Amino acid sequence: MGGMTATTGRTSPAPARRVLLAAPRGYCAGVDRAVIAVEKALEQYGAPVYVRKEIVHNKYVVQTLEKKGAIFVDETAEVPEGSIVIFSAHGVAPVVHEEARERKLATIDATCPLVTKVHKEAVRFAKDDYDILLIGHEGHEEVIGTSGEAPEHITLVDGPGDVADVKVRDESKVVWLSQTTLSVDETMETVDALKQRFPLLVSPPSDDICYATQNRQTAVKKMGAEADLVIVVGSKNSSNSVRLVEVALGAGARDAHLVDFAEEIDEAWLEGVSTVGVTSGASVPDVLVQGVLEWLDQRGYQDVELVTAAEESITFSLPKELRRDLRAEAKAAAEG
Ligand code: 10D
Ligand code: SF4
Repeated sequence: MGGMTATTGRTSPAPARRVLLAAPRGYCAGVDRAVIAVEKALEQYGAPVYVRKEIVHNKYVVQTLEKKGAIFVDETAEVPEGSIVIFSAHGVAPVVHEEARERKLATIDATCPLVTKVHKEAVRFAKDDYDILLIGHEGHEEVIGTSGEAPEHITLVDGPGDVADVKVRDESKVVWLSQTTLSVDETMETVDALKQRFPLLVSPPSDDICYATQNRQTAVKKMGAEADLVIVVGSKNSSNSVRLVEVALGAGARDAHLVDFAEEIDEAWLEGVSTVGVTSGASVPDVLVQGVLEWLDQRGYQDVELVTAAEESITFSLPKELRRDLRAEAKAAAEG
C-alpha cells in the first residue's frame, strides 16, 4: 500500500484514510422501547421472562438479553401456562393475542407504535371493504402480523416483480400499504408499477416506511458516492440493515458489507480503500459500531467525519401493561 511508485521510484504519500460515519444510525425509538421493555420486565417480574420471536433482529441484543434471563421462543405454545410473554417489536397477528389469552399468559406487547399504525390502517381499509396491497417481504414477521389483521383483504406484493400477477375484486377500491423497513426507492418503483395497473390506487394516509428507516437510508445515500467501502453493522435477518447495504451500493459505493461484529470484517475488503462509510441498522446497539471504529482505527482509519442526514428526537413510552405494573409497584413502595 502507498509508498513507492513503480515508474519513478519517488515516495508518494499513502492515500488518506478516513471514515464517514452516518448519523442517524443504530437504535430507533421502537427498538429502544422494546429492548428496555424486556430489561424492565426482567427486573419487575424476575427471570425467566418469555419473548415470542427475537425482540428485535439483532444477534447481540438477543444474546445479551438471554444472559439476563430472557427465553426466546417461536410460538406462544412453547410458553408455560401462567407465564409472562413479550411480543416482539415487529408486531403480531390478532390470532397470537387470542392464543396467549387461551393459555392464560400475561402479555406485554412491545410492537412498535409505528407498526401498530400500519395494523390500524389495514383494519380500517378492510372494514371499508378495500383490497389491500401490502408491499413487503414474504415471510417477514412484520408482514405476517399485519396480514393477520385482515387476511381475506390483504395481498402481499414483494417488489415490482409481483405486480403483474396481482388480482383485485374492484379496481376502484384498492389501497397500498407497506412494511416499515423497506427500501424507499424500491417501494416507490413497486407503487409506480401498481399505479400503472390500478390508476385509482389509494395511498396510505401517511408514510408506512418509518422515519428511522428513511433517515438511515438518506444518510447512507449521502456517503455512498464518496465511499470505497461501506460497512453496515446489523444482523442478516434485519430487513432495514440489509436494505442499507443495497442503498449504499445503489448510491455508488464501490463495495458494501453487512457484519454483526467487527471481527467479521475481512482485511481484504480494505485493499485500495481510502474512504470507509460506517452505519448500522435500527436494531443495532452503538457499542457494536464503536467496535468497528476501533477495528478501523487500528488499521489507520483514524479520521472520522460525521455525515448527518437528520436529527432524531422521537421516543415512545413503554408498553402499557408494563407501565401499569411499574406504577403499581412505585405506589406500593411509596405507601410503605
Ligand atoms: O427486520 P427489521 O428491519 O424489520 O427489524 P429489526 O429488528 O432489525 O429493526 C427494527 C424494526 C422493526 C421492529 C420493524 F418495525
Ligand atoms: Fe418502529 Fe421504525 Fe424502529 Fe421499526 S424501524 S421499530 S417501525 S421506529
